[in-house]
Amino acid sequence: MSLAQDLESLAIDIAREAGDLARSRRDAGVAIAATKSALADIVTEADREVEALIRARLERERPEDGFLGEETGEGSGESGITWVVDPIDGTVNYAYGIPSYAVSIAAVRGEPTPEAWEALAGVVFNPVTGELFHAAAGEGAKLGMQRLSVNAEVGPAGGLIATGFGYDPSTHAGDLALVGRVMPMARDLRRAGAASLDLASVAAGRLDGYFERGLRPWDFAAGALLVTEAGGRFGRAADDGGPRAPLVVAASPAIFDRISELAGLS
Ligand code: LIP
Repeated sequence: MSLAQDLESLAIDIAREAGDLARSRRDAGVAIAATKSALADIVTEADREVEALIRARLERERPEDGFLGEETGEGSGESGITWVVDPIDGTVNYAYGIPSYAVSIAAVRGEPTPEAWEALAGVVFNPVTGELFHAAAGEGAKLGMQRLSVNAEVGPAGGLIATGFGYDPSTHAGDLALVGRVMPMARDLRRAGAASLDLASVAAGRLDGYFERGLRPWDFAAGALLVTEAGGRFGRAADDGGPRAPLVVAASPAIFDRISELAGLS
């Protein structure tokens, strides 16, 4: 097995355990622990507990690796590998009991910033549906045992496209204007509330494309690898150093250039 496959299989194992914990905590009731960047940006007790589980397992099994997590931040390592983790992506869905949230775990090599890293393995696990999306660099993307491919063609009705909106209300008007620019090429639009699952859906051909501004590295690290390993394209605008993270676009090659042009990626 290659290094990427070893990392993938560890990520699968940890994501299953972490997802089971998230789900059992959800069944027992959710407590909002705090708000973060905006009133709508919440963290639950479960986010913290699940990230602690993932971090502890990685520290035990790969003590030389670095860590970058949504809730506990960065920890440097010596191996050149960093784990990029969102313990519960789709926290608002989780808090409301909408069964569309996921554990997202990626292993990347190099500087732990999206501009510089090379993704080696990625796993996105929805513990409610039991769907586990996974990929290793150069080995393709899978849902369980089934190989994934993005849609090769998009019909004349346009693409089924998803997006998301940041938590900061001051960004909503700009995001809606962006939707307005992309809408002419869409047959319809989805906003499901978990970026990792949106990216997994592009990889699985359930969506033709996806774009969003303001995503953090842990929201897309695993999902971007799923898309590219399923034959899709993923792009991220240059970071202008401003308060808002740059636009990302993921799509079937059939529509990637067009959606990127309309969204302002290129
Ligand atoms: C969230 C995403 C959601 C996106 C939000 C946020 P969280 O992640 O997955 O789809 O629109 O901006 O990043 O906070 O649930 O981990």
